[in-house]
Amino acid sequence: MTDFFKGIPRITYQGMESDSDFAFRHYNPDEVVMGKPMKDHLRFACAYWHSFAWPGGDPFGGQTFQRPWFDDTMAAAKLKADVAFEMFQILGVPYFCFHDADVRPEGADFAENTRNLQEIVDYFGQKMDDTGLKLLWGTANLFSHRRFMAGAATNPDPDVFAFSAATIKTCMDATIKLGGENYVLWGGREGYETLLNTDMGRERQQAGRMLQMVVDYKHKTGFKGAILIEPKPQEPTKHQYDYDVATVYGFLKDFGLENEVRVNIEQGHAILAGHTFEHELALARELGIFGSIDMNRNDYQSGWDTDQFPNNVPEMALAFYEVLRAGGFTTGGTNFDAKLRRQSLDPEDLILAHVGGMDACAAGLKAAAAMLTDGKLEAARTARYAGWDTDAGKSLMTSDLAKIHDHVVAKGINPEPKSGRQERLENLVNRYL
Ligand code: XUL
Ligand code: CO
Repeated sequence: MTDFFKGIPRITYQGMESDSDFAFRHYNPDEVVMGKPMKDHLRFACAYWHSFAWPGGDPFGGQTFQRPWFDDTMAAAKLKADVAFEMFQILGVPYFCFHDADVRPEGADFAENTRNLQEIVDYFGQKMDDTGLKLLWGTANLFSHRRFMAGAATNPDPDVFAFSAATIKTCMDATIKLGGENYVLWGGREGYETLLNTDMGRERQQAGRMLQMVVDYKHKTGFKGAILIEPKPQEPTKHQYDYDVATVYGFLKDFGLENEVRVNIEQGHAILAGHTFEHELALARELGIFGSIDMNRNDYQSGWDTDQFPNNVPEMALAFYEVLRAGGFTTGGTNFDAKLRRQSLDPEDLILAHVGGMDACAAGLKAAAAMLTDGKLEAARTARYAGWDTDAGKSLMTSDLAKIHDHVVAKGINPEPKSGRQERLENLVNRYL
């Protein structure tokens, strides 16, 4: 045991009457919601990078956090792992997620990176056996080191492409070894700053080929988890190739991967793309590529990716409504891709941030389940499209313009606009919150 979280109790469900900060008011892991325990609906995961690797910097100042493991050595990496697993247990989350660079010291070269990663993977393996913690997903950080400044797969230098491919292999191996349930690719620098120096067509081909190789490796190794792409429209590069769910789907189709790769959708990224989170979730469901979520909250004014812990229950309710309509998670889960504010220095801030985030998700899930079970929203939706279920409506989909023309003339079709009833539906949703 380290003493980092000294004095902080294991968080338990205490209900609304509890007066403690260190308690769940909504997240009751074994409570059954729509036939399934809450913990199996939500499948919470902690993100290693924000909680244990981020130093608290912003564009105007560097590190504010002074963690005892902030040192690029293997001993520090192990201390970080000790503290991380203590946090996972305090919170009672079933999963965690990591990038290679979050967990191992940076080596002088590829071989040292790999050795460092393998050593820490073994250390994780032992801890996972001891605690029952599981890996939701692993990923490679192909965006922080300066070698990736012009992209990883999309780099103009083929050596960077090769270094990236080799790194992905080692990170997929680590994920497989730890029984990870997904492997994620976020194209951190897969985009461009200026067209003046960019061959966009070539870069798209490179990204597509890299993804095909990832899928090939998945099949070669027999990895049963899902390969997930995480869309994001901007930041760090001005133009990202994986802008949003629709863009990613087009890309997957182009490279024949639409049945091989799904999406990890992040709330803040959806906002940056000018969408709501639920739009992205619903579209992924309709396209058959819904995979997992990165849960956070974006600032609606700043225009950049603030990665705050979620606390907006109405937003969570609409998000989990779409997750439930998708049939829930299969390999995916709810990963807190969220970081503290840089003034939140205390170890307990880290715990309370997760407690609040987990509770907001649980409250949202319960509201979403009630909305779905009551069925009023779905009944209104069904009624709105009822005409399409009639024979006349169905036949339109297999007809042609000339036949439809004759039909309109013969029947004297003259559509009467109907209310979309938006305010009524918004009022209805508020009744569940
Ligand atoms: C960046 C982001 C990443 C991915 C994993 O905005 O969300 O942390 O989740 O690389
Ligand atoms: Co993310």
